[in-house]
Amino acid sequence: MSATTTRLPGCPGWPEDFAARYREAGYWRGETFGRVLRERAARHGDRTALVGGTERSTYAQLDARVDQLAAGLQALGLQPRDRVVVQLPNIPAFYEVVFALFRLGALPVFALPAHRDVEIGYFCEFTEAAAYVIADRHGGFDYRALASRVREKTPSLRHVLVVGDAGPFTALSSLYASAPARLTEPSPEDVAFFQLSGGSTGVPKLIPRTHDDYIYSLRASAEICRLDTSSVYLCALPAAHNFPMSSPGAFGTFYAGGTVVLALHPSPDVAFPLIAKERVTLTALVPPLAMVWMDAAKAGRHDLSSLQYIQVGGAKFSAEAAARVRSTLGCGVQQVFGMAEGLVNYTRLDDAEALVVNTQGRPISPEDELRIVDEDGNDVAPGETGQLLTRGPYTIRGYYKAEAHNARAFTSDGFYCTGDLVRMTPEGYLVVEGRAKDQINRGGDKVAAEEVENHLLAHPSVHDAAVVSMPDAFLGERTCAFVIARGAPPPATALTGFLRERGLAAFKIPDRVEFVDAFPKTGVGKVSKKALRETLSARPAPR
Ligand code: AMP
Ligand code: DBH
Repeated sequence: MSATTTRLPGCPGWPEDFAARYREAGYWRGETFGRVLRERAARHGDRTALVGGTERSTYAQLDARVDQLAAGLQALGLQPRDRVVVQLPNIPAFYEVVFALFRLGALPVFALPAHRDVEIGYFCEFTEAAAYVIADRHGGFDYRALASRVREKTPSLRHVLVVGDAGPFTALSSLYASAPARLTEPSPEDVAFFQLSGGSTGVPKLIPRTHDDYIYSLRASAEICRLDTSSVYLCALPAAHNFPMSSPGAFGTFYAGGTVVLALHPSPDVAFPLIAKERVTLTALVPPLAMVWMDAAKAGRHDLSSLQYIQVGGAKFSAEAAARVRSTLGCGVQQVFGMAEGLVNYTRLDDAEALVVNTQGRPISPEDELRIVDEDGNDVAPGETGQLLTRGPYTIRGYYKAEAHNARAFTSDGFYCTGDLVRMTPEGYLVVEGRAKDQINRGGDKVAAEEVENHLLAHPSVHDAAVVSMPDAFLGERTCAFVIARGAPPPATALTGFLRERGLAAFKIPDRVEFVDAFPKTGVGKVSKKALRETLSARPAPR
């Protein structure tokens, strides 16, 4: 078995000695997603796998639907390794589509429902996607119109598959074929799909994850989170996001034979009745949502007593908020510090309160190698803060087709430079102290400053732009664009409208725009984002 010979071009893999070690240690077990589902259907056929809207399916039913869809997709001409951009809300079809693609060996690219022309156009073009899967409408947005625009610009895109009213495209429901497909199984060491990075560069980066590495991370996560067949996981965050997908998320729940319940929206008015009705035991939230849930629970209108604990991650959860979870929601809390590139840290369910409240947890695996380094790349003294570097059995060795960027984002010996500033407690737990990357974490939604700056620079009235974070009581951070205008400054809304018009996802549109004559500079003459952030506290926010 060679991990390198069969790899998709443009996807750096693990060196053979590391791969051998991960297999020997029993981390990479040669499982594939398609077979995992088959095996669960054999073992837990009558158990409920998936609940979404009015649909409920058992493992046997889900497995059969996935087979039918795989056959239909194959009949359509989809081939192993074809890239397929999947942009679906939290509906059962999401898992049917991705497991069908897994069985075919075609590779989902996990877009978020919030993505628009800029992001979807890029994913389709960059991956030379053969197909794009959408829902007709969701959250007041017509994805078919987006698909029409993207298809015009992307010659590789042969199929647009639609859940619901397909309009000019192909209805997904028409593809559940009765004749079985003749499938050649993908190899466990093959790339299974692409996750997205929040990134810090001009364009989003694609993260190739293999069956072996991803299944290890979610199997180990399911163990840490004590999932079993009685677990009921509520997927309230977007299903495509790495956290609710694999930490342990929906995939970890399927692995354990539990039930995944889908919430179309994460707000308490949607989620709380589902928790009461389905007796949900566990869910994953970003910090702003956890705050909203804690407030809403005070009304006491819904029975949340089935909840054993909630997981909070994606952005830093304050100790004060973490300490209030039990008194408000009546359940425990687990902090999760993870990344789609790999490494995930959890506080453990039997940890002392002080660790659970004050830290972001410790790694999944004994083979997760962590270094905390200063600006020169030297290890800091124990307990000191520095940038976190990591390498391990489920952390990628490089982004897809990004050689130049990989040379900066990974050390020569394969450590991923997370851009997170952390310190390690004497117990070996991480505390996230800040960020060294040029990114804004808007309540868990990551915004790469450079990407937004590039779009601003395309406006004729913009001479230069610098996007920075500003503190926010609800989201933790919001974005502020400092702009040097060419001539008279346009109204701020002209710029934000321009970005929206270009089709940038709404969470990347600057929350505030400030015009300045010049940018403060650092000693070496770079724009000082630190100084820009500091000027914000002196400027009253415009209303
Ligand atoms: P991504 O690489 O886009 O998947 O985003 C992962 C990043 O989210 C991490 O590198 C951190 O910057 C941030 N993050 C995730 N979880 C936490 C957490 N619990 N506390 C602080 N930051 C977090
Ligand atoms: O923010 C993240 O990307 C994240 C957070 C928690 C993640 O990818 C994960 C857990 O797996």
